[in-house]
Amino acid sequence: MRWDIFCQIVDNYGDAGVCWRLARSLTSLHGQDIRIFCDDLATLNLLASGVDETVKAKVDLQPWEASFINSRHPVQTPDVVIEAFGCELPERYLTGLLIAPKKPLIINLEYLTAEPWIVDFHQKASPQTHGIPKYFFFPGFQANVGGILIDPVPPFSEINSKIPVSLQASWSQLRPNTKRISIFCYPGAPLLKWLKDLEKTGENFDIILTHGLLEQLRLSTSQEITLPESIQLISIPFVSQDEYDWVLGQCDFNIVRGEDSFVRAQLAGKPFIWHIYPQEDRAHEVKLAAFLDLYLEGAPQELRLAVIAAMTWAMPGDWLSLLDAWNSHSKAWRADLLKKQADGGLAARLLGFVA
Ligand code: TRH
Repeated sequence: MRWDIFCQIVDNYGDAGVCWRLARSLTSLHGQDIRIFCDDLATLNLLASGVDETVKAKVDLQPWEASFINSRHPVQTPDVVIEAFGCELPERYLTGLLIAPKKPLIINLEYLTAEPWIVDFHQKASPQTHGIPKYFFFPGFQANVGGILIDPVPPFSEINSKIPVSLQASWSQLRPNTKRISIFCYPGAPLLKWLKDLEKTGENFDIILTHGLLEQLRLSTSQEITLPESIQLISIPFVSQDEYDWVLGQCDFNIVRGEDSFVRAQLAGKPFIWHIYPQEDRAHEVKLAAFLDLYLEGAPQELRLAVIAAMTWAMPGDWLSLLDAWNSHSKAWRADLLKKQADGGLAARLLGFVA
């Protein structure tokens, strides 16, 4: 089938990250024909860079405006149109669909959440005055919702130990017998205090800071950043999505943020802090609590308390002694997640629904 995915980047990289990952799953794993129309092609290209050319050649990345160039005479009407994260279709594109002889199915692909209410809304119709059928699709963790994106597409089908070229210089700075933590978080996290507190554990840490974080850290303090010798900061460049996935698999602990890195941290099978995107109405707290309910179901009380504390930015000296237990829990969570998504996860469920 032909799919048109519409991706409007509100801010950050997550919207593009999810669209790109979905697109390549649909082509590489399911043989679908994909176009992505994106209002920030540069960001999308950045994420997609470095991927196997055969995969990239199969997904047609187009600027937003390219979607309505042929709206008066649509040459190829798609079978499915995805509005990623509820973005509105360009009017001129929609007009093209209205006069086309064959109508597609429109899917409003929502944000991922572990909240139980999505079960009642998943796959429900969203009747439109224009008459083209439209449905809600909710990614999620429960059995009866849209699932999560569980690719990777080869060559990252296994967590692979070959150091990507773009990371070789950074990786050469790593010290032996040193714990590795990657950090990708929003401004507002008490990062400097958190890093300083690591000293209390008496261990050595190499801290992999994603692109721009060192500068963010400097902005958060009026003084020079001074850290104990046991803590080394390593700032890495912005890397491709595959390479970032690789980084997560190479660390003992990860701090991640929006929806895509959050899922990848879980699939890396490592303990992590989810620095969920803060929302004004505090909806993020409800989302985090819903996830923790699922994630910690059946976990011993001591670990539960440690993980909840860590996820709400308690200092690492308070909970890091439970890292081994958390590590085992992360492996078990990953295995369970993969078992529950054995049907192929989000991409396969989307296909099944459309079919
Ligand atoms: O960039 P994000 O903060 O995006 C978020 C989400 O879209 C969230 O849902 C939305 O509410 C918020 O923005 C406004 O975080 P996320 O979702 O983890 O996406 C980051 C993407 O960038 C992910 O696909 C991984 C990728 N990435 C790279 O490709 N290279 C890198 O070097 C890094 C650090 C990330």
